[in-house]
Amino acid sequence: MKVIIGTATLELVEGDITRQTVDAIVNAANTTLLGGGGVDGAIHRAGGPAILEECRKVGGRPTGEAVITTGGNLPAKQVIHTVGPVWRDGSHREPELLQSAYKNSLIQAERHRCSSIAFPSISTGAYRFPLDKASRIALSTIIDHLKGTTPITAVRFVLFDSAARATYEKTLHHLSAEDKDIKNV
Ligand code: AR6
Repeated sequence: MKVIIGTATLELVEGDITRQTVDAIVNAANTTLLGGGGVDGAIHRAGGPAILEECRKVGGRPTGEAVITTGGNLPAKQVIHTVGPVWRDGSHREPELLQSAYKNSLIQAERHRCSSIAFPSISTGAYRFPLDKASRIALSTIIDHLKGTTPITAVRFVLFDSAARATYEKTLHHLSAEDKDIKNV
């Protein structure tokens, strides 16, 4: 599924984030930035040691923030490491922190002249954020950002399985039905 917002495209695909040829892919990291499982493990395995070396120099980052490194051996030029919140019960600022993780990733992309960016579904694996709620926050944060002035021309969500893709598609259908600035293509 693909839509247009302003001068940018927003696309949902099923696949592996490490295989994306874009200016930057986003990593669902943890506060140490020293690697882990899921997307994080896959990115460090495929990208090689140069990424971890830069992460070590940066040190850790609090939840909701983002930092950029080389893409190492990945097809993507750079990796934006962000830290999503661990879901507890929804009353520990989880929605706000997830929104910050997306927003700060977009800001990093802009600062480093990335015009194409690919996101995984942050916090919905090991961090157990409910997929439906997470998809609403993820998509509406990106749509709001693309309505402003931005050099970003392409945003791709890379969903790892068909259930995640179906959830994101349903949410995007709902959002586009009530927003004339989202154009279906
Ligand atoms: N490409 C795209 N999506 C993927 C891939 C992949 N290669 N692999 C997994 N997913 P997670 P989190 C999906 O657990 O919840 C790490 O240990 C996965 O199915 O990677 O933010 C970090 O170091 C799920 O829908 O990230 C942190 O400690 C989504 O990506 C912690 O996990 C996110 O799952 C972060 O947890």
